[in-house]
Amino acid sequence: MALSGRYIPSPTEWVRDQVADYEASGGREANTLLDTGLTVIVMTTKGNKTGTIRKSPLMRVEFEGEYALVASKGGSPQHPEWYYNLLADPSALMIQDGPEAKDFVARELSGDEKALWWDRAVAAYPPYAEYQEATERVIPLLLATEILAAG
Ligand code: F42
Repeated sequence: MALSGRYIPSPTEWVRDQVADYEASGGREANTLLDTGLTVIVMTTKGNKTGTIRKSPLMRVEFEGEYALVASKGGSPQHPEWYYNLLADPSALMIQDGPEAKDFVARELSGDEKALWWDRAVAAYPPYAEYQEATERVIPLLLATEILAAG
């Protein structure tokens, strides 16, 4: 279900600017992390406390149409707040990877499945490995699978 409601931009200026520029250009601009040349996606979740719409760019880790959502937050000791939004409502999720946002559902991975996707994530964005080294926190990895409209 397409998420709708009051959008509250990130309090982090470079993040909210990246979302605005990405969406305004249909993903043709602001689609990499700063000057790394590594591609980002824009994830939309629903605030689990406020019910508002939240948008968070993430590194693009995609395989056969599924995406890893890596709750790294730069290796900070705390999980990103969007992680709690997805725990509360895994299907209140949209991912924009190009011109349009699509509906996805997320589930947190563990064990071998997480290890496989963690390797894919580090291959796409090597700093993830450094972030995990930098914190006692086990960085969660969620897998987003597209919800296809009933035929
Ligand atoms: N963050 C990652 O974790 N992984 C990435 O791969 C990643 C890549 C990336 C690339 C480009 C870019 O511009 C940013 C990138 N980020 C990446 C940063 C990411 O977009 C987020 O900014 C970051 O992960 C932090 O997420 P956050 O949800 O903790 O953001 C905070 C700053 C925030 O927006 N806080 C809001 C506020 O007003 O303080 C509230 C957000 C929220 O969802 N509130 C919920 C609500 O109900 O409204 C309650 C949440 C709760 O705590 O229960």
